[in-house]
Amino acid sequence: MKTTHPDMSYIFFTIIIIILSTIIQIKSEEYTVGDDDEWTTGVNYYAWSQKYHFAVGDIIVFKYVPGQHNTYEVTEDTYRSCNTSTGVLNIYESGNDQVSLRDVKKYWFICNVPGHCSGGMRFGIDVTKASSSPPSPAPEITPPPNTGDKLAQGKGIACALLGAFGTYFFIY
Ligand SMILES: [Cu+2]
Repeated sequence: MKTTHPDMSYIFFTIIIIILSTIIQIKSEEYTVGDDDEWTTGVNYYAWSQKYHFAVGDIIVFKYVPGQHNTYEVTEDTYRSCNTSTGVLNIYESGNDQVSLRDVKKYWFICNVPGHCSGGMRFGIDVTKASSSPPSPAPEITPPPNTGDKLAQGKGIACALLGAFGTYFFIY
């Protein structure tokens, strides 16, 4: 028979979405801090930090006019106090600071220009583990029993199509 049981198709559909989101998570992403606002005063970086899911391998980029700001990776205590006499882990000052998120941990960033940290140029991000499974589709969760080799080859395309449809479906 051609049509699958509605429950099965729903399960398959859900699995596809999970696989796709896993693949998306594996791909390392680059984020500009503050998006179009970049790294400056008067921006809500807490809101920015909540917009994305950060995983190991991702890169965040601080863009600003060199000298006007800087990027200090600090401890949580220093993030809270804005006192950089202690708790400074890394300093970037290039104006195009690319920070690789290499560890599963909470990262804290501030600007150390006087007044900027307490004025809001600070945020923390939770960096989670990148999915350890390889990006190839997992064959053991293919539900239709008659799946041929040709179908398996087309699975990537099917994934993409279903994923696109899934995203559409998910939004509405
Ligand atoms: Cu600043």
